[in-house]
Amino acid sequence: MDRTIGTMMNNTYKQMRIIINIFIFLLLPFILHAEDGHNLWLRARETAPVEVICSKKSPTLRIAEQELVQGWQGKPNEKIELIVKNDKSLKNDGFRLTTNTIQANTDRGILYGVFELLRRQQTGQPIYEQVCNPSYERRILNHWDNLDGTIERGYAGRSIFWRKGADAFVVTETDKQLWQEYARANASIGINGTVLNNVNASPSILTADYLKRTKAIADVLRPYGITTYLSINFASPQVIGEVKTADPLNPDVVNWWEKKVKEIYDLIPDFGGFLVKANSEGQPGPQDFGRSHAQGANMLADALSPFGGIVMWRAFVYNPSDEDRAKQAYSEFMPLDGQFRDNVVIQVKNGPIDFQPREPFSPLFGAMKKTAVMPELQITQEYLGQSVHLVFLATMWEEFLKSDTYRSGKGSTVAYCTDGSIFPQKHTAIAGVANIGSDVNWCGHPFAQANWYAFGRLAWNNSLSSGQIADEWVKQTFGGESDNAEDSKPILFADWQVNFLQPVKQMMLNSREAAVNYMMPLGLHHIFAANHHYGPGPWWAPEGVRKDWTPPYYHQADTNGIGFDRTATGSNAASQYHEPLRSLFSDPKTCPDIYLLWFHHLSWNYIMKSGRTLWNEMCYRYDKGVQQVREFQKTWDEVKPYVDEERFVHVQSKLREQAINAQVWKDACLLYFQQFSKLPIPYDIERPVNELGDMVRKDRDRKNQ
Ligand code: GCW
Repeated sequence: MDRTIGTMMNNTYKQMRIIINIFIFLLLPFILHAEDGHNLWLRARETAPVEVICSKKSPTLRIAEQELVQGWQGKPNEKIELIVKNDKSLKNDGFRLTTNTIQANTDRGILYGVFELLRRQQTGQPIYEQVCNPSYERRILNHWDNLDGTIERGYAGRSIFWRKGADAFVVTETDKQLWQEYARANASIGINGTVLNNVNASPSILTADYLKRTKAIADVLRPYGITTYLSINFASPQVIGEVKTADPLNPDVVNWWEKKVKEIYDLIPDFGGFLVKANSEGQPGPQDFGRSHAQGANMLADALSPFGGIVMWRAFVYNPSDEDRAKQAYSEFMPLDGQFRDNVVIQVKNGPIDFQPREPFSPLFGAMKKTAVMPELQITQEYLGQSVHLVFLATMWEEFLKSDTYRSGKGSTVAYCTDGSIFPQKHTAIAGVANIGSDVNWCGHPFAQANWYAFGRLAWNNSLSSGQIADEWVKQTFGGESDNAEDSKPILFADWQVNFLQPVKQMMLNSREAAVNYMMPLGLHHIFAANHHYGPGPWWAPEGVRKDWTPPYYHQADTNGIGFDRTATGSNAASQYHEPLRSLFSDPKTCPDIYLLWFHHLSWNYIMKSGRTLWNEMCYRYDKGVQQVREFQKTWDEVKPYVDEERFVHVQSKLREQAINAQVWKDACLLYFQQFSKLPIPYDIERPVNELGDMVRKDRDRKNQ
């Protein structure tokens, strides 16, 4: 649903404004300066003077005013009025934009309106009277940052919040500066909350020193509208308290949490609440005491409720049992629907397994009708080439959010099932696992910044298209200024648009499908080497390792064929979906190719919709993925005149590594699976250039280092 409504301006005037805005954008000079990427999509620009009028004062409004003054690219000396006033058509932090006013119910809303106005100026989008409401009440980053400063699945340096050593609890001016820059970047895209520590939570986070540091961080983030949350360890009362148990029904435990929550709110009066990973991958939880997830979550929810806090309780649970891992979260949580307090939100990963390059949506979306459910996306590219591969994730998230669950009839998309459009839930939220670290450009790969940006934009408006997001991001990140050292002739916008914006955008939009092709086409999943989740390892299955942590569990390749049978003849995970999906997924003839081997075990000679055999189709897809990356390299080399040297070289070298890796993925998977198919790789595609034995050996040696 597009949440922007209302136009009241007269059409001719509106058109004039559009033309003026686009014209201003076209006139911007392009001067290429070396850039290290630290300024993200908020790079300094040529600006014009503007007069800002605001009758109310607050730290947030002061920031809003400053941003306008520092970033104004509209008509010089224009007057802009910021108005905080109650308006029923505005939801949460929504705002009403006109050419000369920004109106909102909250100071945060004003700040978001300012950033929207500036974004439109920078990207040449029209400004006219409009109401913009956020899709989700809470738009939250999850940092998997450990208290020693390392980051689980982090690929861009160390934590910006935590460090070990003598100065672990010293808050320096440099810390504050970085936290402020982080807060500003988030505010500019509408993110309004952050969980500062890993879901694999150390109980120490709730000790006095860490809470004091949390307060210092929260104080810096607050004026930017960012609410602070913490991940907690369910066994905390036992580990850091004097309590003998962590049983959620034990009065001492309840008392301990109530006191702890009060202590936190004394320090941070607007604290957001807790994120909890319980009884999952070895973490403690209520089941250790024979209690359910609902009993555990509700105990914490009751402690937080007097202060307005919430519990985000993760549904990422699976045991080393015989039940298909893809089914377990649903089996465990569905019977609890209706048992959770209204300040509990169940946080569900987009897919039923684990952030794979492609998964169907988790069947819990839309199924839990009496419980608030929030999507968890992964911005950090754990399974998508980490900080080496250029993979723009907005297309994946768009595919997910627009997936129809059919739970309340046709059109019950995941987006509508979670944003309050279909089910009345007290709180709506969405989370993204951050890809941010201490690297100067925050995210490692210059294009990984686009995924942070895309998460924020989609959390604000879950109906935005990935094309629009890519367009905005490229314009703000690479457009505007250029000073090509070799040739200082100004670059015309029209020229830049055709020769830079369009090809780079297209590369971004194709990049996720390319990664799926060279890693795991046709519904294959989780065939990574060992625990690093980077390169291929379809062979990896050492003795003693949990079966559901090894690739053969997922690909099930044998001489008869390949794929995981999740139909009624197999695990029947397909039955967890609502009709018509259940039937559609269960029949290989109607199952979309993209999910074919997710739901079916099929013979190597199975005839695909393309008319090719399954084996041949797989070969073509792997090969296509490699070719796509080779195309990205050409695209990037060709846009050289339009990018500063520093970022050009950085991306060029990452793409070279990605191309080498894509080739390894193709060779490893095809040569490994060929041992079962015993069929030739079609003769019209490029031959493998790596030996299977070498790849297996390298993988093993690297692990043993
Ligand atoms: O995919 C797995 C990751 C773990 C992560 C876990 C989770 C934080 O490999 O590193 O732990 O998911 O989401 O809890």
